[in-house]
Amino acid sequence: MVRLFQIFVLAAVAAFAAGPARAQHSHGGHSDGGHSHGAPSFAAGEPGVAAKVTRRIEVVAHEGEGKMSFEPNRIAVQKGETVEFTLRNAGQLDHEFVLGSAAENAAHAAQMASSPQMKHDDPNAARIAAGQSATLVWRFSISGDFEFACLIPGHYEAGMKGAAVVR
Ligand SMILES: [Cu+2]
Repeated sequence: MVRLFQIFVLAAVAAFAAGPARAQHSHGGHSDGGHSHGAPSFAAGEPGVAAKVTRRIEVVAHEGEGKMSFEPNRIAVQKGETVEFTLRNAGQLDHEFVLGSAAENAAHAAQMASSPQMKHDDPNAARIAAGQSATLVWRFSISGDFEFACLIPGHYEAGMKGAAVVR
């Protein structure tokens, strides 16, 4: 009886935790069943146009011995710059590169943990298959401290994040 009660409480807590994360999710332009609340907006700027690229930055995803990381794990850009990221996956597992605020990424990581099949087709994210490369063009139109992260369950927690500082 006590055990049953504990399970009930856990389920209620889990349902509560999933609620706000889901709401924030559809707001970010996610495909989570087709609801949309107007044009997606992004914390870290806006999707970039290839013709306006002013800078190229290579970011490599690494893994091994229980640690996962991006190299470099900090980038500094000028407000207004359009960056073409070349994302290279040097590991044996698939990885992602998601640009956002630290709060968005943390909420998003929690959501991914409860629905691992979630697909990212957002312009602020790219998925990079093991051994492959991908590109992402982004205009840093807002100054602030942002984060790039891999939100595949377990990866964020294993250290797969970096700082994007826009001034
Ligand atoms: Cu990863």
